[in-house]
Amino acid sequence: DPYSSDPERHPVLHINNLKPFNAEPPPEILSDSYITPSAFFFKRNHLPVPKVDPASYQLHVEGLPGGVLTLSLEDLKTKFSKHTVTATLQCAGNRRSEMNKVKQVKGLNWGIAAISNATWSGAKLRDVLLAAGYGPDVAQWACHVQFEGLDKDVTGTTYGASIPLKKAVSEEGDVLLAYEMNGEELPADHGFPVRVVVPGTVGARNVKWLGKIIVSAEESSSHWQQNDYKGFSPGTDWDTVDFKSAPAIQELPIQSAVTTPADGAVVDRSAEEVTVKGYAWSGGGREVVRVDVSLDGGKTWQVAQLRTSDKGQAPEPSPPPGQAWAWKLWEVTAPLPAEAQELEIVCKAVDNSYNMQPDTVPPIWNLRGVLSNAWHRVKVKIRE
Ligand code: MTE
Ligand code: MO
Repeated sequence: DPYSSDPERHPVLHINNLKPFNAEPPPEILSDSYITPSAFFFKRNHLPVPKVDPASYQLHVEGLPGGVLTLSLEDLKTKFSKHTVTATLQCAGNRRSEMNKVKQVKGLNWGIAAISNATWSGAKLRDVLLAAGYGPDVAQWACHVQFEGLDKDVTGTTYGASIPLKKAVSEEGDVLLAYEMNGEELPADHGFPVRVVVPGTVGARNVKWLGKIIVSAEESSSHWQQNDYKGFSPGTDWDTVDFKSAPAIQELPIQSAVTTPADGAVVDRSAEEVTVKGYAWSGGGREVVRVDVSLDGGKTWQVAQLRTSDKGQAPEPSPPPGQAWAWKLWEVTAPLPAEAQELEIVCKAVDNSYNMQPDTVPPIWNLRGVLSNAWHRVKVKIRE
């Protein structure tokens, strides 16, 4: 069993698939803390977790005029300055189950918690590329930076993905070769000893157990870059789909969801009010500026309170424009409407480009069930 050396996981996680291991936390855990504890951070593995010996670990950097640069874990920690970034990671398939309800899609049936927020520390990819010989002449021919994981399928094929070179070398891109998560060494499930963290970019490009970096004219040729993680029209089916016709997902669209109360929950009339909590985030470093919440299915709305830290702690300073990598948690407390026997709670977020979420799923439905970001709706019963 290639999965026999997979690490232990927290029993509270909802398992979507055991081998390879894919799991998300109960949604209410997400809004309990601004920084998601690593044990609860969603886990998305395509392959067995590789066992990597940190003492003999090597990272190869290829494609630059300086030739191949090989770095040990020690090199990465000592030869480059250490940067810390708080960044939210979201799988392209987050909230896929809502698309599945409209019409069947192919993929793991994620709920609303294939998203989490952590602080990541490591070397800047930009600094490592500069040390390996990156310069203005390289930008003449190179367009992409490819990453290869050390996790392999039975044929020896590794997980791989790429990002635009521009993002990789930009000072403001904040792409990290991270060796710490939440102040501790990376857990095995999250890429020990080194993973790429590409803030603002879909989870799939944040390659774990990083073995190789290749600067190139082409995108990664991996299955996950070419024939997966792309969006299509609701009218495209498996007979007509042409994966070459659509760009690989990089930045993700505006997103929000209600983490509590849960769909189907019951609140007592005697409580007199209800507190609704959730998360909101947008890709590409765009900042969430507002979250609207409705208790009546979208007829009337109120503006939620946003927060960027745990309760009792000072809020994180506002990020520079274009570098809002971390989510905002939000909350609304409202009186229970006198007449209603049921609430239809709805949330929708707005980012600083005034991008908003679509109100329903059918117009954004796609055969792979990615980019699922319609208004999130939760029904709650009031017990008299
Ligand atoms: N990197 C490797 N090497 N192997 C993988 O299977 N999965 C990707 C990405 N990086 C993956 C990977 C996907 S699709 C996602 S959503 C994120 O890792 C999940 O990161 P996490 O498990 O730390 O939450
Ligand atoms: Mo993913």
